[in-house]
Amino acid sequence: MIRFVHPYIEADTALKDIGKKLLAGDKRALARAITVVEAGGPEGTALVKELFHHAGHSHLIGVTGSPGVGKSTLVDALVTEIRKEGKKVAVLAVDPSSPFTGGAILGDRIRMQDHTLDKDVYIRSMANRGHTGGVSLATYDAIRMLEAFGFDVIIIETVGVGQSELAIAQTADTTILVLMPGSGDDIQAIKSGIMEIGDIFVVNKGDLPGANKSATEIIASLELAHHHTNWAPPVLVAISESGEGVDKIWESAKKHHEFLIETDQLNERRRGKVKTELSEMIAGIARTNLEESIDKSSEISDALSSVVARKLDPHTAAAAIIRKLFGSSPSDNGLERTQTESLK
Ligand SMILES: Nc1nc2c(ncn2[C@@H]2O[C@H](COP(=O)(O)OP(=O)(O)O)[C@@H](O)[C@H]2O)c(=O)[nH]1
Ligand SMILES: [Mg+2]
Repeated sequence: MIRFVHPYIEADTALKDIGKKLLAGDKRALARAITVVEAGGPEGTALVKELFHHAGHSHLIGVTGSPGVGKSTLVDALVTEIRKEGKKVAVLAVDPSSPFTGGAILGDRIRMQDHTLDKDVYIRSMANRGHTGGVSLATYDAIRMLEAFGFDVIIIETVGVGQSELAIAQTADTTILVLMPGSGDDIQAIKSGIMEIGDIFVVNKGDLPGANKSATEIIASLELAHHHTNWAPPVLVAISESGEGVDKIWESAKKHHEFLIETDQLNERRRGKVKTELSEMIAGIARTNLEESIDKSSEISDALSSVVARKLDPHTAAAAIIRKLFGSSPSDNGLERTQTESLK
């Protein structure tokens, strides 16, 4: 597994105070903390351990949708709206399209400039390090750093292409799905089933023709869809560029958060999140464990040779290796389950 370790972090003797400084409201410490957890490794783990208990009190809002629909513009307008109430807000832009630079898209930076002078606003972009889900483990930890710092609201912007929409729905408490008129995006969304993940729908670029038609289509499709909760997702038309309609989006986000709390679904959602995160984490540990063991264990090495020599099929070999590494084999369990089911 490749780890990105920034040389200056290793040499940093003040690293041990980062947690304390972050809790005391030091934004530079926050920036460093995110870099540390993004890099992974023992320093990041230690930081998460230290600050974990301070996290969990922020309203996490996911903003997702296809490139160019106006997510960043909307996020910017939302920040303005949230700041009117004096709430502290952070923006985390997760950008899977630039996996190595970790830098913000320049346009986003320029647009966000108004807020950078505001001490209660923090904007950060993160690269998505190749996880197919679009939200890597580092993102969860970065969010924890922001939560520990004490932001009331944390907005996570992701480019929604397939799987990442699902992942962000699990990361956020409230998911805003952004669409624009005339792109065929709405139809695409309806077809692909991503409608289910939206708690709030925004048809952005309401100044362009067809916005109301798009909204009507979305409403119609939502009426047909099955919902797990009693929340009826609002469909809102907005012009993010001018800020028109963005107040309603913020109102809806607050209402949704209240709804989750009142109906005790906030914890249920968070439980789902933890499940996803832990599975990812355990799979990662297992992979590292396996890679290390393959070279060290003679039994595993023998199993490999047997497969090469066609004395053992790969399925049986994998089950044997898992049994060796973890004491039991998932394929054993699978077998048991199939047998039990067929008895019913
Ligand atoms: N006409 C119009 N254009 C908009 C609106 N909001 C954003 N845009 C433009 O759409 C383009 C993409 O916006 P951006 O926020 O970067 O989209 P993102 O890729 O989803 O983050 C930019 O040129 C924006 O100026 C809007 O409400 N109306
Ligand atoms: Mg953007």
